[in-house]
Amino acid sequence: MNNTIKNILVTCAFPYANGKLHLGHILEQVQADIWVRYHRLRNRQVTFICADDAHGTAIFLHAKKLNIHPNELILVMKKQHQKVLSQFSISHDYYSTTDSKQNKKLCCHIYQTLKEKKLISKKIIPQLYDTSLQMFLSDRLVKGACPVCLIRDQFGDHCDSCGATYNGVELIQPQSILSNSQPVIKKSMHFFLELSKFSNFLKNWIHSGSLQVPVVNKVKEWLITGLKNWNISRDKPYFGFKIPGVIKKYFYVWWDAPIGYISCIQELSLISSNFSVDKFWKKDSNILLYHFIGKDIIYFHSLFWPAILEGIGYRKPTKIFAHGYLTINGSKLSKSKGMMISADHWLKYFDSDSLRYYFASKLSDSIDDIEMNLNDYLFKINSDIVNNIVNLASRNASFLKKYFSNKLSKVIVAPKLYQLYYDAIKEIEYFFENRNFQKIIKKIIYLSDIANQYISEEKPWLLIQNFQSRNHVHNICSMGINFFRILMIALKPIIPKITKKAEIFLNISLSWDDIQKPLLNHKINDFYSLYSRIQPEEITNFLKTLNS
Ligand code: NOT
Ligand code: ZN
Repeated sequence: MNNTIKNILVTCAFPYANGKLHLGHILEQVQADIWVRYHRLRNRQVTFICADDAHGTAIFLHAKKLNIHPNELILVMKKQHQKVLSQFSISHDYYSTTDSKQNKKLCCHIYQTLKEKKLISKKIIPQLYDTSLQMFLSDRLVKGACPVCLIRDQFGDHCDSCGATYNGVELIQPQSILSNSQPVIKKSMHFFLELSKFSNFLKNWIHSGSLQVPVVNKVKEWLITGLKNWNISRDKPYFGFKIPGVIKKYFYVWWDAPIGYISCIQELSLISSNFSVDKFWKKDSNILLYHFIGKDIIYFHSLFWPAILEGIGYRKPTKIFAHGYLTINGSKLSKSKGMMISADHWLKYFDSDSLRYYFASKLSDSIDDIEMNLNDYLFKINSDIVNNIVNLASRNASFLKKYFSNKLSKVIVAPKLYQLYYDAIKEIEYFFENRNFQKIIKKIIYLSDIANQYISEEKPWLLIQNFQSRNHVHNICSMGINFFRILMIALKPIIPKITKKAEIFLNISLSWDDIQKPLLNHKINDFYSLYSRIQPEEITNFLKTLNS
């Protein structure tokens, strides 16, 4: 990233307010948070926002099941989500909910603007209708096979498997999830964003460099099959904002979700003068805008969202970063499809930094799925964090404490090795920028191996027996601590809790700008346990809870 550009807006996809966050949500939040923390460490001004996605049939259905009003569910969920996200050290600057007053106003305003520009039209269309319950069946109220990829058990608006969006009437063998009956077709009036009018704009925009290559290819396929106008309305019963000027019609949840990105800034502008919608969203905004999303919602972000922004004359995303699904033993984690590990369940058994580290070791800029294997997790954490990185600190700290009153020496005795570290940091910077966290972890392990090898070859435990070599032992162990410090700086965005402990041990604040200045003649604190080994029984116990 160009170093003169310092102002960045980062978003994660808004989790639905219909249930607990699972590890798939955490994967995305961690990916974004590592990136955000890195940029903050490089002194860039970052605003990291997210919100609960409060509308749609999923929330409505879940509240019905709990026999509470959806508004109550939204309040409870937001609290729960924010709590667990902070337990995973996700450092949002602002967390909202899409049913906010500001979002309602903005959704209506954008709708009116686009209507005046003749970019929204109305049309009577066939819709699925449950005759036994006398109601329209939109989105999650109906299931059937996807008309595009034929995978069964898909909802009425969007296929989780191939990412296509469609009208419920196109589903193959639709079934009402409320009555299990087969719906009939009934006509209803709906509002459409005229996506076809944005065809030329979108054809150019997808090549603007904002999308990853496999995403461009996927979107190109959709453009070739032709852009259908997008239905932004839903019939009653629906839980969402009412469309102004008509009765019994609501905005589709995917209308107010992305507009929530703008509303967050508007809400922030009420709290701080650093924010204004114009500054962040007008066409000439010089703030970089990055959306982290799962690959299942590429359609919404690469077609609908830029079209809405273009329609109202706003800036477009700088980049959309899509990631793959999290799978465990090959199956996708998803609440609606069965397999699910909730984030709070994880925290009953393990800590947050180890998962952040494990995810980092798997993440890159690819949209391939990310397979999580708990034995692999145990091995990686014990071998990388405990045996390699923390060990580097503890083995040197013990000599420094016993013989040198915890004071580091005044010289660098292995300048070539220090230079090697410094050069590696330049590569690590590049990997951070490009979200290639996998390569960062590989590099860090390579570096910690080299440092541990250096200590092993110097053998301070033998040298210390000879009084004349004491000075050398001091220098070697101080070198080891300096290497540990650089590793901790590089890991600060990834494992914030462990590096916080390292700051106390090292008696410094870890700062990127200090990497080139070795820590000399500096008093550290007594070493204390920075991380404990994970025991195989802990994995076995955890796995038992998943099967029960
Ligand atoms: N709640 C949606 C989901 O798939 C994501 C909404 C993304 C939010 O879980 N913002 N937008 N656009
Ligand atoms: Zn499909």
